[in-house]
Order: sequence, then structure tokens, then C-alpha cells
Amino acid sequence: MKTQVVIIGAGPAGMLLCEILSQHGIDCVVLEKNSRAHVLERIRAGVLEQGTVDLLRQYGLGQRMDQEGHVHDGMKIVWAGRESFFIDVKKHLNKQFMAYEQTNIQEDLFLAADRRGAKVITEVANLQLMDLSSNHPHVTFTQNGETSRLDCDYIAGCDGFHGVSRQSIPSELRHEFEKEYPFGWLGILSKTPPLQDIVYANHPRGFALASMRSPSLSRYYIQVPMGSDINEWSDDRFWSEIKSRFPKEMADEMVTGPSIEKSIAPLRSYVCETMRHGQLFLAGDAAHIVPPTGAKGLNLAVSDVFYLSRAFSAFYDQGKTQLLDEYSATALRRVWSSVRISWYLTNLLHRFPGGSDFDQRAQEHELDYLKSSYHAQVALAEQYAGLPFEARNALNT
Ligand code: FAS
Ligand code: PHB
Repeated sequence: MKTQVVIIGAGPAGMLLCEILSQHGIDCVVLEKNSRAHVLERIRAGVLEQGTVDLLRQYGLGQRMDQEGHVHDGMKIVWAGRESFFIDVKKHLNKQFMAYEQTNIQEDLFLAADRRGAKVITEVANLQLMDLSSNHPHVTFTQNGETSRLDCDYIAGCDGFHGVSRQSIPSELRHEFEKEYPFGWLGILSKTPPLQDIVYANHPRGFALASMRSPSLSRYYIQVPMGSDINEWSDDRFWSEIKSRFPKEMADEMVTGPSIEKSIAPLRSYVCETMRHGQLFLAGDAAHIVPPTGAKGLNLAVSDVFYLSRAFSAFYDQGKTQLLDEYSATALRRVWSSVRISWYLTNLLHRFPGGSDFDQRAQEHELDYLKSSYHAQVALAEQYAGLPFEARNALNT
């Protein structure tokens, strides 16, 4: 078999890249190790930057999002029982962001692929990337016990943090940056009406977050120690704990109910510099991971896909390779911006085990400064809403 671009991974990065390339007339095949059902049952991100919303609309993927998504003008921060303050993204930047869950985006992307008759091959195994530094790379994989080979011009590694693509780059060529946080997030989904706003809470008992998926579906998180056992967290224990971390008037507003999903995710920051090796280009979690505090993971996958699809289009439409050559550096500028703000918010809002009294005071005065400074709030709003994608002319192309 032969195609122009092989896409590894049918997560949001892979499926969005497939849709955009297909709309540009570029032939691609998606190879996914799990079943479609497995991909669709994963509960993950929920907040979309303006740039993500605009790109989905641009490619005709925004109808259901615009019907079911929840537009927000900003988010609240509250700490140590004091009154909350609102980071007003709309007032400061005339931008908004959308609460619309990743699972829905995956469904929308798969439906778009079905309508297009896109080639999405699931439940593949033993996938290997070959001849990456030649002009004729290819992949081999097995499916239903049969081994296949797929020749291509380029490979897009969209296979997430535990995928095979990044590992196919020789370790001496990968400059990796990593930071593990000494806690995780216990998240639940419940069929209960959410609070009106997205609220981040810093409390002596630990971080907490109130978010939503729809007017009848709430998403809540609490910081839990590294290595916590989900089986020790009954719904009652969760609701009692999260209520204790919000001011009483907010806690009293929280409608509790049975969890329909409950899981603990570790928190880490990770960046792989380079996002290209020969004819292989990494996009999304395959190249970087952020703690969910800044709601950046999914949005970074989208910005990588924006840059990579633009670069492939310039090559196939005009024979120009400059955007492909610039891809890694261009994508990494936005990656590091999101990695830094996610790291900043994680340090600002969480209680670090073993943190000193000095650390605690410094954190509280950072929160006081943020609460009182218009300029500090504009700076946070600008990064939370998502920096603009770099225009082509910024790259003199
Ligand atoms: P994904 O990991 O989503 O997709 C990669 C795909 O590649 C998967 O379908 C996988 O099965 C496939 N794959 C892997 N290895 C393969 C192989 N060898 N061959 C073929 N296919 C292979 N982000 C936020 O912004 N907010 C959040 O609240 C948030 N919560 C999260 C909670 C959890 C538990 C996790 C794990 C992530 C969370 N994220 C969150 C981040 C998340 O949304 C990612 O940023 C997003 O899924 C990235 O999309 P992809 O890069 O497509 O990677
Ligand atoms: C979510 O709704 O899942 C969510 C919201 C904000 C975050 C992280 C996750 O920072």
C-alpha cells in the first residue's frame, strides 16, 4: 500500500490532522492500536481555547460544539476561604473559551472521517517506523495476524506519550525536559448541574477544580497524594472533600450525585526537543505533556496540527519545504509557552508536600498580587485564552 502521509494514532491530533489533510486533497491513512470504542470511551479534556474553536469551525467540525458547548468569558480563582476573583478573559482580550469535552470532539472527528470515507485502520499491532531518514519511509504493522507494509512520503506521530513514534527518534537526538509533580488529580464526572463558572481553588487541604461538560454534566477534580488508590475514594468521600476545599457559599451550591466516571491522573511536564526526525513529525502528546491545570494538553495538540497541516499543504501544493523545516521550532515556541503557564498555575494553586513556610507565604502573596493587579490578570488571561497561532509571514515564507 502507498499513501502520502501515514498518521499514527486516532486521538484528537491524529484524527484532526486526517480531516484537515483530506480537505486539502492530501492522501493519508490513520493507524490506531486500539478499537474505535476504546478511543471514544476515554474521558479527558474539557476546555477549548479560542484558537481551537476557530480551527474546528473553519474545517466544518464545529456544529455540535456550537450547539452543546458552553462558552465562558473567564474563570474564577479562590483560596483559603477568601472571596473569589474572576479572570475576565473577554473583558481583557475580547476572547472566550469553550467547555466542550474531548470525547465529543473525538466522536465528531470519527463521524467526519466516516463521511469522507477516510482510511482509519484500528486495532493494529507491532507497528514499526522504517527508513525515516530516507525519501521513502514506510511503516509495517500487523492486523488480524496479517503483516502489512505502508509506503509514504511522511509520517505524523500522533500516538500520544506512550506511543512508538517518539521512541523511533534516536535518543541522542532527543533533548528531553521533564518534571514530575508530587501529586495527582482525582477527577469525577457526575450527572449533576455544575457551578456557573470554572473555579480553581487553592486550599490548605489541596487544590480543587469545579468545571463542567454541559448544563447537566459536571466535572470536578481534587489534588490527591502521589500513589493514591482510587478504591479508597467513595463518592461520598469525594464530595465531602471537595466541598471542604471551596468557600461555604460555593460548597453549598454544589449538587452532588453518583460518579459516572472516576479516575486519578498523574501530573507531569514533558517536552521533547525535536519534534522532527527525517520524514517523521511529532504532534500532540507524542511530543509534550502538560499538567491539566492550564487546560492546555488538547489545545497544544490542535496547534501542532495547525502548523503541521499548513506545512504539508505548502509542500504538496507548492513544493515548498520551508514550513516543514520550520515546523519543530515553530511548534515548540507555542509548546513552551503553554508548558510554562501550566507549570506556573500548578505551582500557584497546589499544596506541595514538604513545602516550606516560605514557599507557602510566597504562594499566598502571588495570589494576592494576581487578585489586585490588572496587568497580572491580563497576562494570565492572555495565556489561558491561548496565544495566537504564528502567521506564515512571521516566518518570512
Ligand atoms: P492521545 O493520547 O489522545 O491519542 C494518541 C492515540 O494514539 C491513542 O488513541 C492511542 O491509542 C494511539 N496509540 C498509542 N500508541 C500507538 C501505537 N504504537 N500505534 C498506533 N496507535 C497508537 N488535557 C486538557 O487540556 N485538559 C484535561 O483535563 C486533560 N485531562 C487528561 C486526563 C488524562 C487521564 C489524560 C491521559 C490526558 C488528559 N489531558 C487533558 C490531555 C489530553 O487531552 C491530551 O492532551 C490529548 O489527548 C492529546 O491528544 P493526542 O496527542 O491525540 O494524544
Ligand atoms: C476540565 O473541564 O476537564 C478542565 C477544566 C480546566 C482545567 C483542566 C480540566 O484546567
